[in-house]
Amino acid sequence: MPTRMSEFAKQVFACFACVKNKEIQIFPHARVDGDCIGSSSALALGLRKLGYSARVMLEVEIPERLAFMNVPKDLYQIVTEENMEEMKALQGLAFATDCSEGHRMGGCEALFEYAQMKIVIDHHVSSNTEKALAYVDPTSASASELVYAFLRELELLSGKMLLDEMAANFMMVGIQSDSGKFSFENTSAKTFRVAADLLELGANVTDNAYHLFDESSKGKVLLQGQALSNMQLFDDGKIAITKITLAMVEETGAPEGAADGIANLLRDIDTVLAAFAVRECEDGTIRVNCRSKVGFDAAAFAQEMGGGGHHRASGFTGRNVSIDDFLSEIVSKATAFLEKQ
Ligand SMILES: [Mn+2]
Repeated sequence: MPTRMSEFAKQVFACFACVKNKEIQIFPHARVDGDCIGSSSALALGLRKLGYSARVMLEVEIPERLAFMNVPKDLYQIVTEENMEEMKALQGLAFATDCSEGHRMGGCEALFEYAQMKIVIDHHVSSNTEKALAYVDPTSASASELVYAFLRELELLSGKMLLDEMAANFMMVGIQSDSGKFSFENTSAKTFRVAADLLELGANVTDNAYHLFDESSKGKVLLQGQALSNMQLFDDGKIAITKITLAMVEETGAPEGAADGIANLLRDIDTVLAAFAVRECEDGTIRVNCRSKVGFDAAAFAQEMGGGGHHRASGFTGRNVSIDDFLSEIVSKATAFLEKQ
């Protein structure tokens, strides 16, 4: 695996020969966020400027909460069982951005796995990249920063301008999302340098911040209120946990994704090291968002629970278990985990 971006870009540039008259397909992870949509869409725009046809492959439409990004319709393709064979026939090269493995891609997994040549640009600690040409940097705050550096290297190699205002804003959305408005520990001097360049290219930090972090709705605020008042603290207040049931979502009329910020609200309590928002899903699974402070490695804990993510933000899923049983299991495992730290 190349450790320098310039070397990685050179190797990828050589791979473009195999695209021929087919298309480059770019795969973000399922349950999309600002960084995976931002990095994959900016990469698609850059590769188009390089002369290739490139599209982002998604399992479902871009969710309403990211509609403000205004990703052009022709930049992505919804992959279905019906068009899977057609998409396979079009595929010349596959990129994974903000993830590294097919099983993170939901309904697009089979299409990604079909690729002869896989390229990975990712910043997750849990990346597995044995079968791909990969650039993985877990110290990078976002995949968008890596795509930015990659596109800049491709500009040097091709002699073409690949970044424009739209691509710059997509990557800025990714950076703002994953760095928590430039406030998470992962925010580095490089994050600010990239952001400064994207700002000069026309990215809109203020609008992005409102839509990503502040915009709310009546249903969302009501759901947060219920989740916060049901919160429980354990281990001298070091662990905070709450549940979000389907009944609560229905009662409050909360929209899709309304539960997303709840783990952060719990994490902000001064005594808390690890916070968990435990959410019942329509498909019968239990999704858990974990947010932490120094002293609790959220990535390592999520891996213990069969999930993954970052040191301060991670997730995992419970299957064939009731929400209350899973909640108790998380509390006892997190308590034991804290003892080992
Ligand atoms: Mn990311």
